[in-house]
Amino acid sequence: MIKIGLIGLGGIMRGVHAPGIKASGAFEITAVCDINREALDKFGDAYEIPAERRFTDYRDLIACPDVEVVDIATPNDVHVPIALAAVAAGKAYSCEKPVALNAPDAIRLEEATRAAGLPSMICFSYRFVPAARFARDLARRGDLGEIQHVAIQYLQGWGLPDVDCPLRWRFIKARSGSGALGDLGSHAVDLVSFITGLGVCQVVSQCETVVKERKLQEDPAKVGPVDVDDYANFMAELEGGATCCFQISRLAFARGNYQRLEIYGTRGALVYMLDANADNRGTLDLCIGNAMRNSRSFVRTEVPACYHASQMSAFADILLKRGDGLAATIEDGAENMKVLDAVLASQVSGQWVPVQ
Ligand code: SOE
Repeated sequence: MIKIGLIGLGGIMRGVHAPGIKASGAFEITAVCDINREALDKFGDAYEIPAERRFTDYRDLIACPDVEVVDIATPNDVHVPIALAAVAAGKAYSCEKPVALNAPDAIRLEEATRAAGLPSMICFSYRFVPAARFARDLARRGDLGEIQHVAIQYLQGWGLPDVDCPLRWRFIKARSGSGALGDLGSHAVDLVSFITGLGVCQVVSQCETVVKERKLQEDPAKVGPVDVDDYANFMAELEGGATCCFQISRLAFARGNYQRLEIYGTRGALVYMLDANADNRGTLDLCIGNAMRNSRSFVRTEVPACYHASQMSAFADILLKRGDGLAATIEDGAENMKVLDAVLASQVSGQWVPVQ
């Protein structure tokens, strides 16, 4: 069993990472870290972590001899410092997205990881949705022909003004890097390239902060400013000249965790959908070939069981050098940040901005 230390015991770690790590059967959770002592002990009790391996400082967890690799699910601003400390200690890491506050920081981590010869995984978790993997195979083996147009929506509704959502780190640029763009747009950008195989060449964007202030967590009678986007709409030119439209928002009424991706090629089209209000396996509607085109029909298609996968099992496979190459690494994380930086630059300039 691989001895893993968990850093950042918030909702994603408690609800997604830790259960996935446990279910993989490949890891022993030997240490945990959170700056909040109450959260640390609650999680430590639930996972039976001895007191001497519960840390409030990530450096102590990384130094712990009972930790071989780390899993990072903290706020965005500490992803890179923690991962760099792991690399310096010769320990591989998996890290939540977006990997950094900006592309230069992500590139710094990419270079350090490569120089140390260490494996990594960035948690673009929707690469593990069966329907997304099936769509990837169809697109990449040419069933859709040459891709012309792509459109993706990633919508949630928890940012609406009437939802009681205090000024947490996700609304503060110095802690998050951006708002819906980094939180949801990073997934959308990665998913488009993962499925189509096409990188983003240039973008033009409109990102706005609609709810400009929110109640302070420490004193709900007071409010503080929000300095990140609530939504990010952007167009992209993809490699080979295909176009892609992104609609990313936290203000989408009634949307829990809703993704819709449409791909139109010269020989076929597909619609991938994921709606957490339905199920997390996703669905795929296909229209491939002239007969279906003439009938204008998209057919809901069963996703073969071979496409079922687990993010944390994939991390174990990477560590055991048997990975299928479908999980995102720090290279993908750095490329992702370059796109997000270009989107933010375009918001300022109002111009098309190359991704570089
Ligand atoms: C935001 O609400 C969020 O938790 C993202 O941070 C996750 O990456 C996404 O998978 C679900 O929604």
